[in-house]
Formats: sequence, C-alpha cells, structure tokens
Amino acid sequence: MEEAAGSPEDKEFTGLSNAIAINKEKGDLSVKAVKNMETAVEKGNWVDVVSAVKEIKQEASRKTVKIAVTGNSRNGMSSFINALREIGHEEEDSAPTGEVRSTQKPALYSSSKFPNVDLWDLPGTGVTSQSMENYLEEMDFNKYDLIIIIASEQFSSNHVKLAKAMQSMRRRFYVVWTKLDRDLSTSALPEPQLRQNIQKNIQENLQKEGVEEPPIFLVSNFSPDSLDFIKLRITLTEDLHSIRYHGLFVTLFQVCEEIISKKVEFIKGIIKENNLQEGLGISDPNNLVECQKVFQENFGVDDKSLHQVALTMNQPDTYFTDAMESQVIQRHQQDGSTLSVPHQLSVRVLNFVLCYFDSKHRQQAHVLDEAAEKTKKILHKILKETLLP
Ligand SMILES: Nc1nc2c(ncn2[C@@H]2O[C@H](COP(=O)(O)OP(=O)(O)O)[C@@H](O)[C@H]2O)c(=O)[nH]1
Ligand SMILES: [Mg+2]
Repeated sequence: MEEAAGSPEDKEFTGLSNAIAINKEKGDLSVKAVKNMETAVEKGNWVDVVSAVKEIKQEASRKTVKIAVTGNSRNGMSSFINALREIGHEEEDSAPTGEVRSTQKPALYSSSKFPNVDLWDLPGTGVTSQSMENYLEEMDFNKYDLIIIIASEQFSSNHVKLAKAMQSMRRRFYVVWTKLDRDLSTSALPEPQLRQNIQKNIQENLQKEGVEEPPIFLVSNFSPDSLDFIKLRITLTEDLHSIRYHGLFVTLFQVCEEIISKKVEFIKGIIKENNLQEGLGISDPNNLVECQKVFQENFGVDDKSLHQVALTMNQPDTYFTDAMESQVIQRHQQDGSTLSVPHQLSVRVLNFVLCYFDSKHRQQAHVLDEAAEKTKKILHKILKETLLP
C-alpha cells in the first residue's frame, strides 16, 4: 500500500536528510519502499535491498517526465509535436498548426508512444512576452526535464539565447531543425551538403556563445519516419530512461552509503572499547581473519550471502566475487607479525602496550574499512544492475 503524501510516515521520513531529496524530487516514491531499502541495508540483507529497489524503480517508471517544445513561432513547434506523436495535423486531439494559428498558452499533449510523458507545446518566443528575459521567466523552464528547441529557416539569436539559458539552468535540451523538405526544395545543394551546412551553422552559432553542442536533428515534420526522426526517438527513449533512473541511482546510492558509513562508525566505537567479543561475537579479536569474516557477515558481503543475491538477480555465482582480498591480512601474514596479547604487562612496557593496542585497533579498523569498501562496491553493482541495466 502506498502512503499518501503528508502521512505520519512521511514526517518520519523527512528526518533523513538525503531521503528528503528523494521525497521532494521524486514526489511519487512511496516512503515505505525507501524505508524497506534502508532497513535492508542496515541489516546487510541484499536480497531485500534488491526487491525494495525494484519496487522503487516501478514507482519511478510511473513518474511523469515533462518535455517542453519551444522556439520562434511558425518554426513548426506544434507540427513537430504532432509528428512525434505520429498523428496527422487534422486528427482530433492534434496540436493546432498553421500560419495564423499560433499557440498562445502552453498546451499539454501525451502520446501512447511515450507513456507517462507530458509534451508541452509552448507559445513561441515573442507571442506573449516582450523580451527573451520575460519569456524565460514566464515559461519557467526549470519545471521541465527536457527542452526541445525548434528552429527552421534560420538559427536566430533567440535560439542561441534559449540554448544558452538551458545550459545555465543545467537543463537537458535538443535542437530540432524542421522544414528540411522546404530547404531541400529551394536549395541547389545536394542533401548531404545541405545537411552539413545547416548543422555547421547551428554548431557555430552555439559555439560563439559558449554553448556545448546538444543533440541536433534535422527533420521534416511531414516525414515522421525519416532517419533523423528515428534517431530522435531513440535518443529521447534513452534520455527518458536516464531522466527517470539516473538521478534516482545517485540518490539511492548516497542514502545507502550513509547508512554503511554510520555502521562503520558504530563498529569503530566497539573496536576502540576493545569490545569486539561481546559487541560482535568475535571469539578471538586478535585473529584478523575472523574479524574480516564477522565484519563481512555483518555487512552481508560474505560469499554465502553474495551467492544468494546473485541468485535472486539471475546472475552467476561469481557475479560479486571480484571484490578485493584483504590487504591488511595479506601484509600481516607476509610480515609474520603476531597480535597475540603479551602475557605480562608492566609499567616498563606501558608504551609498548599502548602502541600495541593502537596498532591492533588500527588493523581491525582497516579490515573493517575494507569490508565497508567491498559493501559499497556491491551496493553500486546492485543499484546499477537493477536501475540502469
Ligand atoms: N514544409 C514544411 N512546413 C512545415 C513543417 N513544419 C511546420 N510547417 C508549416 O509551418 C507552419 C507553422 O507550423 P506550426 O507547427 O503551426 O508552427 P508553430 O507556430 O511553431 O507551432 C504551418 O503552416 C505548418 O504546416 C515542415 O517540416 N515542413
Ligand atoms: Mg504552435
């Protein structure tokens, strides 16, 4: 069952600094699924982490991605929306197009080709706003995940300003040059040459203003099956995936990483108190191999647990076993040094004893850090495989 926004669980959830970001950004993520994931990471139960992340992914897939289509009016923005939706200009529910019927206020369209995507047909620059600054403010581009800048006939200073604004707002954007059919019919140049010239002109105009090159597509809105339209659809599909899951991947990784780090600090406290026997049930804390084994079990990254996760993820047994060997243990074994407790302690050897404990604790802490590093690598692999396969 999903919690409604503002439920008591919601309030509890906002206590976690990173999780707030998830809740605010991904407003439709259920608190329960994120909490399940956090609990599973705390317990070192990766099988449950995988299933919680799958649930979170399911929810993210239903999140609406907002795309804005902008440009100078008459550039072919509304026609482009119809072409992208693969519907004719005369069909019911198509975006109105024409020389005189310019779009006056943002209009929303959707397409079964792109589920859970809002396509916003914006008024062109200059239709309602006095200046470009006003236009940018009025359109509030920050609320969109992706912006498609439409141009035709000439790549104007307005187009460059739009692109520059998108870059400074860190918005993902494309440039789509429409009416290529008209260019081809009026130009004496062969198609490849003409395409190259148009592309170069756009690139140079953007470069002059320090705008990094976005994906550029040259299309005719009357040929929605052309090669560039196919490329555009592929790029769009990939970007929709990235918009939905990449930010989520980063946020979930941070949330889980913080839990792992807190756990490390907690165990380091136990090490300092010389309490590994009672605190973690390690029978011989001087035995680094046993420490490593218990730490790994505690984080759920021992071989047995990892085989089990690999199995639930339909991966081979060896999927996670590229994790590193303990360097501390190797060094310790090479040195032949021992951590056995000196039998007789005296004031004369106090310094030695202090050094001994300091060194022992440092080695145990190092083995712990290695287990935590391995855990983070495995976390990364699990999240990547589940969210960004
Ligand atoms: N030849 C040609 N005409 C187009 C193309 N796209 C749009 N048009 C025409 O350009 C005019 C303006 O198009 P519209 O989509 O309404 O532009 P908007 O104001 O940017 O939404 C209309 O008459 C369209 O039929 C295209 O790819 N090729
Ligand atoms: Mg229009």
